Amino acid sequence: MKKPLRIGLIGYGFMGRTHSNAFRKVSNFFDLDYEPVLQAICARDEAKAKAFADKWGWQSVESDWRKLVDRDDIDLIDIGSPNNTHAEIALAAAKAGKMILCEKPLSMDAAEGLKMAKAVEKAGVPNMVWYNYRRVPAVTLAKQLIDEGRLGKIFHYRAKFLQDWTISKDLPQGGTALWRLDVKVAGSGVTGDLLAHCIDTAIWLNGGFADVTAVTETFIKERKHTLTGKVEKVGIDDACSFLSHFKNGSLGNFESTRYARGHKALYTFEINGENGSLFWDLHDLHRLQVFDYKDDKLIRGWKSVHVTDSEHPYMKNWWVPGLQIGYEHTFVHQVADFIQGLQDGKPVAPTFRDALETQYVCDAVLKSGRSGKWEKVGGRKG
Ligand code: SOE
Repeated sequence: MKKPLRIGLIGYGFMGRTHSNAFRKVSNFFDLDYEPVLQAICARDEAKAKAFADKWGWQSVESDWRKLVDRDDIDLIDIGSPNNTHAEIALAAAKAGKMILCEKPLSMDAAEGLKMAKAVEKAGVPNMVWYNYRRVPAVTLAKQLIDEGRLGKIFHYRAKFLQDWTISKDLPQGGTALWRLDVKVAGSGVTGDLLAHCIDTAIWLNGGFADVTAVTETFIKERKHTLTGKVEKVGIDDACSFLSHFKNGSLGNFESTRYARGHKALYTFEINGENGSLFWDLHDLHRLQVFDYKDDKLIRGWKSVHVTDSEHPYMKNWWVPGLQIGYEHTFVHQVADFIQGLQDGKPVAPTFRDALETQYVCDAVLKSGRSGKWEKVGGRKG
């Protein structure tokens, strides 16, 4: 008999769907001691929450997250609501002794994130942030190759996350689908939304950041606000490019924009080391491009590894070798790892404390965008 893991999810947007799907599927593909139970979905609009519950199989509905947190029949609070709600919910959930999963970015800024990390540590509750791209099998394989020392000393880490969905000046800011454009709700623009992914992966693969220098731009200065109906100043960064020094001496080069016409979600990274290089592209997510300088000189070249074999990370749990998986599966992997962590009594990365490191980098990037100077990155020493 599996043990129930009774989940209360807050938010039914895009992330509410990815998380619900992961909770539903994980037991079909991973042998675990716990079974996620879709106990309650919570959102302010009760009718919409009810419709979402019917569609995804949530057993009950709440319209006030405080009631959800107070319920004795909930073991885990999953925060899938907009960024400005994360801290208050997480602090209350930690106090109530609930396990917590939180959508990325952890918080509006590092000061808020630090409070959240301290709260879960004080309460001793398992916690994790949904930086899902770590669990694309090709990205996890990159981590494995780097940890085995195959690249040798790392010189360069380069990443981009390009989109094009906010180019129209007629697009309003704020409200249900457009809160990512409202700085009061999102905290920042592409830095917290997209570069946060690149930074999380980079810290995981290449270690911490020492300092950064950034340029940020807001191309459309004013937009109508969906909730007030008024034209208001836009406070988010529409685009951000930054350079960095990593603590291991390598150089970082990062770019993100929502104004790269033709690109919908082009997340790519390339890492160059003394013995080899790796390249990965979200639009071709099941492949890892590998260059190994130790290969025979006559046939040395970039290899495109189709990361679908049973030896590859996570793949033995899915279909037969050669058949690929996609975006949604990264969330399933994250739930599987979290549950494995519960069984082993071990924290599963990225914990709130790990995700706080990304907040420190984002804060330094945004500060540098304003100051025009190199800014040191706070957080963990070493
Ligand atoms: C923004 O469009 C967004 O949905 C991000 O919020 C997600 O984190 C990213 O994975 C895809 O793009």
